Amino acid sequence: METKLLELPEKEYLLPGNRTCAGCGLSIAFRYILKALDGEAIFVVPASCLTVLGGMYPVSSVAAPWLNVSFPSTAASANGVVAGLKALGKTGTTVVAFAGDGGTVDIGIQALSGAAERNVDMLYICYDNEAYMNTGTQRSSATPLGAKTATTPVLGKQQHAKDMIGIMEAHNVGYIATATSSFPADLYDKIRKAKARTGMRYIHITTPCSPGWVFPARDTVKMGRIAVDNAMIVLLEIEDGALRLTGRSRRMAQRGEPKPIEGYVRAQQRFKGIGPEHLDVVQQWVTDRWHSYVKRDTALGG
Ligand SMILES: Cc1ncc(C[n+]2csc(CCOP(=O)(O)OP(=O)(O)O)c2C)c(N)n1
Ligand SMILES: [Mg+2]
Repeated sequence: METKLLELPEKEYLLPGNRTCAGCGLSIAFRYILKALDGEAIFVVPASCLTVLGGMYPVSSVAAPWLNVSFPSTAASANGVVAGLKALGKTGTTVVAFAGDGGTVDIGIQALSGAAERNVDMLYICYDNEAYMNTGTQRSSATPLGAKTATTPVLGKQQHAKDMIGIMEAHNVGYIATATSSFPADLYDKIRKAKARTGMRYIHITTPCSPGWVFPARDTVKMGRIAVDNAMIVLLEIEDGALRLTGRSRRMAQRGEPKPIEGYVRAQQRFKGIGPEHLDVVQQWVTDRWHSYVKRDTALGG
C-alpha cells in the first residue's frame, strides 16, 4: 500500500531554519526521512551540504543524534556505531550512514563496499545532487554526461553517471531503492520499509540542486518530477533481488514510454550548449536503462 501525502505524520524532527540554500532538495528529502524514522536514528555524516544543514556546534537544525565523520569513513564509522549499540544491548535505533554522491560514489565507496559485503546492520542513504556542491559544483562520478561543472566547464562531463544500483546489487544488498525529494510519500514508504529490515539497506535519493544545476529555486520539486517523467530518475526498489518500479515510474510503465529528456535538459543551465551528439547519447542511455528495469519487473509483464 502506498502512503498518501496527507497521511504522513505531522511531527517534525527537522527544526525550522537551517543553513541550506533556498529551494534545497536535500532539505525536503531529509524532512521526510526523519518522519519515517520516528526520530529513532543516529546519523553518521561526512563533509557535505548535509553537514551545513546540520549546523555548527553548539546549535543544530535536527532533533536527532548526529556524528560528523571524515569523508571516506562514513560506512566504517557507522559500523562502529552499530557495534557500540550492540555492545550496550540497545535495539530499536536505526544507524543511518548519510552521505552525498561525492562522499558515496567516489570517496566513501571502499568503506561502503566493505560494510555491504559484511551485511552490517545499517541504512546507507546517498543523496545525489550530482556533483560536489558544497565546494562549488565539481564533477563527481554521479554527474550525468554533458553536464557542465566547475571541473568540466567547456564541453561538460564526458562520462555517464556510475551505476550505483548495479554496484549495490553486486554486493547482494537485501534492500535497495531509488527515490527523489520530489515524491516524498514514495520516499517515506521506502525509508519505512528499510527501517523494518536488518542488514545493509541502500537508498539512493536524487535531490535537485538549484545553484548547481542552475534553475530557479522555486522549481526544485518540478525538476525532480520532470526527471521522473523523462526517466532520468527511475523510482524502484529491489527486495532480495526482485525489482519493482514504484509510484509515478510504475504508473508510467503501465501507460507507455517516458517523455524525451529534452524537457529536462532545457530546463537547466548546466546543460546549456549541449550538442545533439551528447543529447542523443544520454537519451539512448536513459531509454536502455528504462527498458532493462521494466523488463525485470515481472508484475509489469516484463
Ligand atoms: C578529505 C576531504 N577532502 C575534501 C574535503 C572538502 N569537501 C567538503 S564537502 C565536499 C563536497 C562533497 O560532495 P558530496 O559528497 O557530493 O556532497 P554535497 O556537497 O554535494 O552535498 C568537499 C570536496 C573535505 N572536507 N575532506
Ligand atoms: Mg553532491
